[in-house]
Amino acid sequence: MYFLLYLIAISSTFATPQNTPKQKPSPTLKVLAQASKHKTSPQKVLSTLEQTKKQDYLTCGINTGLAGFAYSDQKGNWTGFDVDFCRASAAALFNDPTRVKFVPLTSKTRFTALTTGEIDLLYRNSTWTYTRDTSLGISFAGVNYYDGQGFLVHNSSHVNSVKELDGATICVTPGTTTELNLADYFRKHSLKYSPLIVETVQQGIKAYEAKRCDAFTADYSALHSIRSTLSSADEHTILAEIISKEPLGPAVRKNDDQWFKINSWILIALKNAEELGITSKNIEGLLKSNNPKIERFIGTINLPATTQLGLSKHWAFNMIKMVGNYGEIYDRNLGPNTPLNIQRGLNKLWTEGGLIYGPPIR
Ligand SMILES: N[C@@H](CCC(=O)N[C@@H](CS)C(=O)NCC(=O)O)C(=O)O
Repeated sequence: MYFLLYLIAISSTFATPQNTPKQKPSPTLKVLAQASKHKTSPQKVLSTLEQTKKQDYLTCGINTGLAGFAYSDQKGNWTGFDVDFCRASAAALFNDPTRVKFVPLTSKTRFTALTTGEIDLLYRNSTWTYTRDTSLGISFAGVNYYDGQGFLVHNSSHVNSVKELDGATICVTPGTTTELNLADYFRKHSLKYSPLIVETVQQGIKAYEAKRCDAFTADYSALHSIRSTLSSADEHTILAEIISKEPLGPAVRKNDDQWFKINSWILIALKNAEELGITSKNIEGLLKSNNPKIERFIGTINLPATTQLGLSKHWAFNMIKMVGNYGEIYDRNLGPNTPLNIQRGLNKLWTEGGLIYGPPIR
């Protein structure tokens, strides 16, 4: 039975970056293996930090393919907004943004991959909800993108608002918040629709392009990504209405407070760096800064909390130097010079009218 589980665990798909060791067994399997070796005293299960330090890399769950968020070229090099947050965690932990193994996951498999130990961290356009946060054995560690659900339609349909989709066939991916929001919205407004369930974005694009569905509903950001990959993007419109709140963020296994806090503060630090004007380009020069907020951030003033958390003194410095701050990550993947060109909107700093606000590092 355990052997069967082990076979299932090692047979899942992996993108394998260079020099990255083989997949590790899940925490449960590790305990079983250790217990059978030393029958009298099963060894202590390693914490996620201990385990990742031991193997010298972390595993990060990402989307199977969503331009701008997680996208792989033919050589298996991943790029994207979520991908860069995984790299930031690797830079903070190992002083090396490449010490991360990316695991592409569908909407249906993402949370189980976390609870079974296949991944250590999930950055996969996942909405933080009450049910997910309290009953799946996972905890959300913050928000890296404030999103909402929208609709993509063919211009030729002359549909200008969601209410005009009464009776339409709508493409939607399963295991998502999108499915329930769609049902709720149409019920609330006494409208009818037929869902066309598409397992992946790629299948959805095919169905939508072949007009097997009248509209594609997904997170607003995902719709920009989808539209950017259509053969004639100009012939499609993302409707202005947003029907839900989709705070997307990282998740970790529950009951590992240290790992939770590490990843929560990594995300906070990326946001605070932008607020403090600390970038990958100027951070070296800021080693001489006499601004205490910057000195605490980059580690020239030591904070005992850093050692307690199990991080090195210069974790935030290394991370910003190697990956950039929140705004740099946003611009590189979603900003005006990218094919997606998504307005920052809610994802602007709070000082500029958005919701990006990090508790102080002090
Ligand atoms: N944020 C929503 C939606 C996430 C989601 O999976 N969206 C679809 C958008 S179409 C997706 O990314 N599918 C990717 C795939 O092809 O696996 C959630 O957490 O449930």
